[in-house]
Amino acid sequence: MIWDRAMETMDRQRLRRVQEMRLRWTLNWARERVPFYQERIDRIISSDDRDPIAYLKDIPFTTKKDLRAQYPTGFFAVPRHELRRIHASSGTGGKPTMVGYTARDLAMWAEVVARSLAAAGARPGDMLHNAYGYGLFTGGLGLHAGAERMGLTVIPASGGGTERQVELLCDLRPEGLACTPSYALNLAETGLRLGGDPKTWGLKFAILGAEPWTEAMRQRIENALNVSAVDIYGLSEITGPGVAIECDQAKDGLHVFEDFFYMEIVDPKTGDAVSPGTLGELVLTTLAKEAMPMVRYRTGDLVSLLDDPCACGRTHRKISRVVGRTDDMLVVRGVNVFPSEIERVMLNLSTELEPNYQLAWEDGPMPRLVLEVESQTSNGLDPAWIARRLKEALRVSLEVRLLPPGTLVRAPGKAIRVVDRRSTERK
Ligand code: DLL
Repeated sequence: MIWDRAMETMDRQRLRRVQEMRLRWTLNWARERVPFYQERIDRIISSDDRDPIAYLKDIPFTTKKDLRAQYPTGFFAVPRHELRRIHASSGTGGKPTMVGYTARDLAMWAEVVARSLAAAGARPGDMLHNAYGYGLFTGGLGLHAGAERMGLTVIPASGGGTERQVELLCDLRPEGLACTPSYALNLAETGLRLGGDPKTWGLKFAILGAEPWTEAMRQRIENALNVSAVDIYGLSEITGPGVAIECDQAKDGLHVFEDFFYMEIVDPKTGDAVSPGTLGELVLTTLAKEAMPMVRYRTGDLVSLLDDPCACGRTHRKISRVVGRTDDMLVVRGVNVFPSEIERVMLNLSTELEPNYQLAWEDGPMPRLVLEVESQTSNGLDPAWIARRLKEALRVSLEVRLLPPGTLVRAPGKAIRVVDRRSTERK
């Protein structure tokens, strides 16, 4: 089902005109109301009749550091009484980033989440178990509002209390599940441990995101829960979940809602645009945000542009899954690797290996990265063999440690994939 057929299947020339109009509005709005943007945009805009898409690339990027410097509300473009909601990013280290929404911003956000739910396979009248955290995190309330807009019944389960959640899933038999991919596995695992069969819960669709995950992980989740799972992407600074979504027809890349978000993909080092198919950093400009317009925001997320038409009929272009964040890249003895790449190779090696894993920096004569992964049968698999295969595929030298199922801590929200156990002087 396509929620807003007129917008989502719009001919690309018309879509560009919509973007042009909305970008012009955003740039004027931002320069008039946000001191940070005033000079940056004034320097570029000389008259209103130039094509704003053409000169956008001359405006400097906005970074997380800029947002931190303006903490808490320096980027807000409306007076306090016009705000209807505040959320905060789940950023690691330092202060979080505060983000604000007007009533219109909340309506736009609900709209993109409704579109996302439709793309995931939801239908009005379905029931959605929403296990994204409610609170300052945008996942819970974001999915909630979009689901209500679509006419779904929402179970606001939030994060944690996993046994209780399993009970709710068994008793209410919702069609849909919304949570992080790692939490979907946790639910399945807990269901089995409690003696049930998660395949019979009656789930039809799952809308999973907020952390990197792989195709191999999708297979595991779809099998464990007998469900169709799609990837949802978003970030607080731009709105929250619903910036991009995979469609259940193709399950091959995420459509960015380009009538609300203008995307660029750039080389993280030079800032220049990269060509389709090349991995680069996603840069987003909001096209209809009132409370906190963002111009050329560097997301830190690495994706590539998939420029082919999609079987679902949507004309909005697609990005690949997020491989990782520029700041989450691991450098192991000079080799760069993302946790999601290790996940992809590792899960394809053996079904004995569970998608529960962690990468730990440990003390040693050289920087040592240990892959700890749960395995069904610890005597069957040879950790050295796994390490060799990872080295062949990714050139990365890791030590592998197999753990019994259930050993690693399960996070209620975003999984923590990398930990540092080195003594402080070695960090
Ligand atoms: O995680 C919003 C969200 C909620 C998205 C629920 C999807 C579902 P933040 O807490 O601000 O917002 O974190 C944003 O999470 O820059 C990415 O690095 C990462 N991220 C979000 N979605 C995905 C995804 C929410 N589908 C940061 N795949 C982003 C990989 C993702 N990473």
